[in-house]
Parts: sequence; C-alpha cells; structure tokens
Amino acid sequence: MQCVTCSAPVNIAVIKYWGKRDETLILPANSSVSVTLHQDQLQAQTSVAASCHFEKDRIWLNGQEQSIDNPRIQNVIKEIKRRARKQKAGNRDNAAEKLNWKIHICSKNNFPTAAGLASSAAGYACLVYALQCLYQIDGDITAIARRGSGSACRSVHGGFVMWDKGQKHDGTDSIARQIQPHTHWSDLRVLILVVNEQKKHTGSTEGMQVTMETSELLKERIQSLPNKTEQITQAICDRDFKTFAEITMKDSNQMHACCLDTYPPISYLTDVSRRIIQLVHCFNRKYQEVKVGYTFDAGPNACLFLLKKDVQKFLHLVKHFFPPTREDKDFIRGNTAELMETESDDSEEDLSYFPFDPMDDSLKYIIYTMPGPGPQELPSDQSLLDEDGLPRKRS
Ligand code: 2P0
Repeated sequence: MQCVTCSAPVNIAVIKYWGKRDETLILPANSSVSVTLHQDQLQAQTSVAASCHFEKDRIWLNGQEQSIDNPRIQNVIKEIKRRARKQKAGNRDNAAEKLNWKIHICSKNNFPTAAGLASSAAGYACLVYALQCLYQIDGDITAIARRGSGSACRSVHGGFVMWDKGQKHDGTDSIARQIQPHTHWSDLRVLILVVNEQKKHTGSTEGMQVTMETSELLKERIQSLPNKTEQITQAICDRDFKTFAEITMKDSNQMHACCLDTYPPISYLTDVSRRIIQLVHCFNRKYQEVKVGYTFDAGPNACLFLLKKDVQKFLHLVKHFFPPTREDKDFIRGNTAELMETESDDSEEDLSYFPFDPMDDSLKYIIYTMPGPGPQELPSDQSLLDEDGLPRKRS
C-alpha cells in the first residue's frame, strides 16, 4: 500500500466567482481573485492510499463513508489518472501499475462545516494535491481541482490568487495562478464573523446557475469586472489597503445585488450581516479612513479584512455590538496568541458614534486569522488511514 497525506487551505474571494460559462467543465463567466487563509486556523486534511489489495475505490468525509460515485469526485480521479498515464507513457517506471490499483480516500476539516465556510474548495484542492503527490504528477493541477469545485482551483495556491476565466472551450486555460505569496502583505489580517443561524441556504452551484439564467444585472457585472480585477491585483501588489478593501466591499455588494436580481430572488445576507456592514462603514467614517473591508459568500457570515494595528480597536466594537449571551471563552478563536500580545488598547471608543443597539447572541464565534500558504504534504504519522487503508480511530 502507498499512502500520502496532505493539507489544503480555505480561500475567500475578493472578486467573486458567480456564474458559469460551462456547467460541465466548471468554467466561470468571469475571472476571480482570492486570498488564501492560514491553515493554522482553517484547513482540510486528506489521506489517499492505493493498494493492489483494495477491492474498490472508497471515500470517507468527516468520519462518514460517502458514495464515490459523485460525478465531481469521479471527474477529478479520471483527470488525474489521465494526466498520470500521459506522463508515465514515456518511461518504464512501474509506478504506472499503481494507476490500476483501487484507492481509499479519507478527508476531514479542522473546522465545523456549520461554520458555513467554503469547505468544498479546501476539500477538493486537498484531494487533487494528494493525488498529485501519490502519482507524482508534474505541471498545473488547478484545472483538475476546478472540476471538483470551481473555487477549489484557487486553494491550490497560497497568498493572493487569480483564477483566469480562460477563453478556450475545453477549459485548459481556465487555471489559477499566484499573484503574490502570503508573506507579501505581512500585516494583513482576517476576522471571520460566524453568524448564529440554522437556516439552509441555496447552494452556490444552484444559486449561480439561476442568477446566470435570469439576472440582467449579472450581465453588466461581467462586462465591468476586467477593470476591477486589474485594479485589485495592482492594489495587492502595492499593498494599497484602501483600494483593496473598497473593491472587495463593492464586489461583495454587487454579487449580492445580482442574487437579489435573480428570479426568484436569492438572499444570503441577514439582518446581522447588514448590521456588520453598517458597523464597518460607521467605523471607517469615524476614522475618516478605510480601515476595515467586508466580503460575504453564499451565506450570512462576514469575512473582514483589516491591518494588524487596527484589530484590537475593531474587535472591541464587534464584542460590544454582537455579544454572546453567556460568558464564552471560545468566542474568539484562531490566532488568539497574537491578540494577547497586542492587548493594550488604551483609548476608549465613543460608542455614541454608532447609532444602533447591540444584537445579543447573533454571532456563534469569531475566527482571527491571516493570509497563508498553499497545500502541503504532511508526515506519514498524520495519516488518516491505518495500515489496512481504513479510517484511523483516534482516541
Ligand atoms: C467565490 N463562491 O468566488 C464565490 C463567492 C461563493 C460566493 O465559489 O459550482 O462551490 O462548485 O463551482 O466553487 C462557491 O462556489 O461552486 C463560490 P461550484 P463553488 O468564492
């Protein structure tokens, strides 16, 4: 049996992918830009084992065995094997034999799926990266990750990433590339405000399809995006926070406007999301500077960008306006060690500047994180599969 174990990150789009030009190949209607988040806080882990003794391909996700017949998983495996065969054709390496062995896949996230974060992006990026390591494939794998889930191709790289929509019908040029590594902008920070809500939302795949079919506004959006995409790429390269945050907020607002323009309409934002937006604008107005930017995906959770120096001040306000009802030591998660180091914020905020009341119990928790690197291969002692290729039971 041969086994590899890898980890992959979550990414948050600042220019959103919303609409496909090809449903089967998962080709986007527009190019998108994202920030890869640090794996210390949010990551998927996947072990893939191949053995001549396995009877069939099997997959376990977060402890539950799932059907391997999911077409997206099948497409990913098929594409990886096709590439591997092509590359092995020239040499007599007996690794080619491994391609006929059945595989076992075991994957888990280190964050609750309930957090409503893009777990499929991290999951598919991790699966494709692990298969690449197992079969020792060279070259771009983002186009293969894309076949699992569009946004997954961006999680194959760390830092700041652009997914090119591409022009070709076969999608071979619809790939993701790194704009800058995570180390490029070392004081950029991220707060994820996980909203307390049980409601099931329209899935992104279905949502973006109906928007594509019915929204006039989306057509306008697609026309105007190349310009914005170029501007935000430049802002990232220049570490120009104001431009970066403004384009991020406007793009999120526009994506959600297109969702409302969908027929029947789709609304992902809730009163809590809208209050977060209000708080950010109020805060920026008070300081007469764009200090915080927000973006929302296909759900009510907010992803906020800000600089390290402003985190304490803003977090103080978040805790005031979105307090947990009970004392909760776990309310702020993630890189809390850094928060301890920078705890000394002396100036008292004038709360009367913010014309609204606190919303009790509206957030589940807050995750404090930052941009981070791409997928990694992990040591074999971190394997999720045991020596028989079955999910390891952890005590
Ligand atoms: C994004 N989202 O750019 C946008 C913004 C959600 C909101 O990519 O159908 O799960 O698998 O390609 O990648 C979520 O869509 O959709 C997404 P499929 P995916 O991050």
